[in-house]
Amino acid sequence: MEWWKDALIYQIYPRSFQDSNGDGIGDIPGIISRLDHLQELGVGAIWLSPVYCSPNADNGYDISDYREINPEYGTMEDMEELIDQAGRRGIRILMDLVINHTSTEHYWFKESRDKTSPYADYYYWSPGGADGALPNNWTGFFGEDCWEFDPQRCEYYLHLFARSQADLNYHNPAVLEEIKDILRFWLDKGVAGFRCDVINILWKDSLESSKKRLALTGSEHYLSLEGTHDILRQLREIWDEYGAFTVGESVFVTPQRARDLCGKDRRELDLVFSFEHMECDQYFLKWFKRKFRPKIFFDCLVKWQKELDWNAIYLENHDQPRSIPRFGSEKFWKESGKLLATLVLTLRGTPFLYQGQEIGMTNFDFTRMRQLNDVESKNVDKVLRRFHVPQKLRWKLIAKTSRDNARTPFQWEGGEGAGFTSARPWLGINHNCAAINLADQEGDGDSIWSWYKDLSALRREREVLRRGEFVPLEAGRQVFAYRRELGEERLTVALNFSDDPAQVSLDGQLLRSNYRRERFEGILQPWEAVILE
Ligand code: TEU
Ligand code: CA
Repeated sequence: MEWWKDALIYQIYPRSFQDSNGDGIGDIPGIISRLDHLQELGVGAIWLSPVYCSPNADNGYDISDYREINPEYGTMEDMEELIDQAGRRGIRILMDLVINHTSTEHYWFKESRDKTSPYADYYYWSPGGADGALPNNWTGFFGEDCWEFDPQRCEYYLHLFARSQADLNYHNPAVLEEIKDILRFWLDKGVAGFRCDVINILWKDSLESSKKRLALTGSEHYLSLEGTHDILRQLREIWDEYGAFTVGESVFVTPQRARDLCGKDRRELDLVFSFEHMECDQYFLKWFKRKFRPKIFFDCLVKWQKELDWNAIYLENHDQPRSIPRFGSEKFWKESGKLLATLVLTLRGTPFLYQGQEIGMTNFDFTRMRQLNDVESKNVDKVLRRFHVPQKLRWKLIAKTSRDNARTPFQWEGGEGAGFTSARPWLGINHNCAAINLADQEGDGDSIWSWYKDLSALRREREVLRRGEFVPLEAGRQVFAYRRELGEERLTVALNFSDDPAQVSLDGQLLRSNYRRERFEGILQPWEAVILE
């Protein structure tokens, strides 16, 4: 029952995890060869970023066939083998379900170009204004227009993301039936559930222009609308048949909106990924960075801990820069890496780790636009160029925010290829792999990797860390402290988010410190994390 409340979930970005056949691209046999690593970490489930057929405009988030595996990643037999091999280790597989849009290479879309086809209404088509104007004034997530003209149909189609990601039209009931079949297909293969991509924007209530002219113009016509809840309740019927688990990526949600999606009584999703804590170092959109202030971050975490009974706890994924340079300190790389590990593994909720986080991987060290792959970065660069933003400034902005920061290949070993590949990798490997790699950390009991394993084990041993209540104690400018309580059991966590020491008045026996000290007397060293009993 609710296995996901006790599990640690690990996200794999297949392209960058492990190459097995020397083509520079991570693949499914590569994942299978690394299952022991996940087992050692105590992983209960893998969230697999998309492995379906895709022309890779957005690395798999543009699906051209939901029932086939991208040949770059292997075959359906490999996928079945992965489900089986993971299962033998007690590891479940969660697929990434991308159903807001498909690739324009999907045959539904190709058919849809023909107005007489049964697929004609699978997407949002519009002739646009008489004078050749776009159908409305909405803006897309990737910094470009969200309408593209199709010369064959002589109409525009809606795409909230990249040009080759066309939004599906759920006003047509046939679309939902297709999705239901796809769910059954994968659940029959033995997957345990889904991570649902941008799940709170499925339903567009109308294609009217927006009166708001802020960023994401038009979002009032698709953000968290009743139509989406309706779709989710229908999908839930299938999930319930299989006992499947679902976590939805929900953009721009408030706690209330999040409860509407994953409240127990709602029978929609089990969990949601919210973004507020990831937005506390920016103004509204990620392109407008501001200095990270720990206090804002703590207050946000406390708010979500209180507002939701159960949160998806994460600091990294394939869309976000790495957490150490962002919330921690590169100067105190090891200490802050362990401190962030402590945070993720001791808050109340289901912890999600992103590949490489367990060895403290940092952002890319690219110096030129040419080295990037991320479609979002490329689009934004184009837009900025249009506004005559100088190259240096464009690069500065993009380097800080690019999703490729988290997408460089996993650093298994030092040396060329980093144990990831014997070929030229699809995306550059960070040169710091000589200093940050799993092989070195495996032999080091004081490494970030050892700390993750240790805390993951502690979390499995101590029910209070999994099911206990969350009680905030301190959320200051430097220190975040809280207690977990279950019956008579009490554990206190104190984290110093600062290069300076900090004093706290907490009592209890020292259970863990990332400074490997014997006793704790109230002074936290820079980036020290302690757990007291
Ligand atoms: O992300 C949705 C989403 O909101 C992101 O586009 C976010 O705005 C951006 O990445 C912040 O940098 C999901 C997937 O996680 C992402 O990888 C896909 O590109 C996107 O949906 C489209 O499928
Ligand atoms: Ca490969």
